[in-house]
Amino acid sequence: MGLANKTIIFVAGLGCIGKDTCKALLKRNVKNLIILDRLDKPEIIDEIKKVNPKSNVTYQSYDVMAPVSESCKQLAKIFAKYKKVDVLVNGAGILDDHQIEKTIAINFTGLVNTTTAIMPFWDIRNGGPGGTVCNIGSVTGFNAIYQVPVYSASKAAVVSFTQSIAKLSKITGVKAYTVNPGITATSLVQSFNSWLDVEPCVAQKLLEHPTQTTEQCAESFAKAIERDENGALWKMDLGTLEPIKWTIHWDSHI
Ligand code: NAE
Repeated sequence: MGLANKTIIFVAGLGCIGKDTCKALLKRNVKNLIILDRLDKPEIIDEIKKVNPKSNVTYQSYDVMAPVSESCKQLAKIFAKYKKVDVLVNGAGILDDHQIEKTIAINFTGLVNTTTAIMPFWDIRNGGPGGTVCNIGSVTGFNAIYQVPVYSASKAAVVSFTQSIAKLSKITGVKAYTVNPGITATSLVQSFNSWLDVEPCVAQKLLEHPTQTTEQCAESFAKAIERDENGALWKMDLGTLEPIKWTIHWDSHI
C-alpha cells in the first residue's frame, strides 16, 4: 500500500528501532502517525515531527501491560477522532531473561492484548473496514539465542500468534505479518541478562556478530509496511528485507 494518506498507530514508536521507523514512515508522507509508548520523551517526538511537518504526529502514554478493556477504551478515543486507522504496529519489547513474567507480559501478552483490543474496530463481522497488524518479532523467534530462552520463546510466540491472525483474515478482514529484525545496534542489546546467568558475557558475544543500524532496520521496516503482505514473515537483517519460508502452509479446517 502507498503510505501517503494512511493512519498508523505505532506502539513503542519512541524506542530505538521505533523512532527511526517513525521517521521512515513520515518520509513516505503518512497522514497520521499516532505513537503509543510508555516512554514520555517529548524531545524524541519533536525530532520525529521535524522529518515531515505536513504529517500529523501525536503521542499518547500507553502501557501494553494494561488490561484489554483499558486498551479498548484508549483505542475507542483514537477511532472516534481519526475515524479510520489503517495499520497497528506492535513493537514493545524487553530483553532481560532475569525477568520471566515481565518478558512474556510485554513481548507477548501485551501484543496479543493490543491486537485483541483493536479487533472490534476493524472486524468485518461487525461491519468494520478491516485493517493490518504489523508485529515486531525477531530472528530469535526462528533461531533462538539459546542463552536468552525466555526472550527467544516470547518472540517465537509472537510469530505463531501472528500467523494465526493472518489465517483468520478470511473471517475478520484483518491482515497480519511479522517483521523480524536481526541484531540491531540499540540499547536493548548493549547489556542484558542471560537466563540463570548461563552466559554472563552474552551481550558482548552477541555484538561480535555483524549488526545493522537502526536506520537500515527502519528502511526495511517501512518497506514491509508498504508491502502489506498478509502472513508474511519478514527478516530484516544487515540492511536487507527478505521473506522467510519457515513453515509449510496448509489450510486449516474451520
Ligand atoms: P528499545 O529498548 O529502544 O525499544 C523498546 C520499546 O518498547 C521502547 O519504545 C519501550 O518504551 C517499549 N516498551 C517496553 N515496555 C513497554 C510497555 N510496557 N508498554 C509500552 N511500551 C513498552 O529497543 P529496540 O531494539 O528498539 O527494540 C524494539 C523492538 O524490536 C522490541 O520488540 C525488540 O524485541 C525488537 N527487536 C530488537 C532487536 C535488536 O537487535 N535490537 C532484534 C529483534 C527484535 C534482534 C534481537 O532479538 C536481539
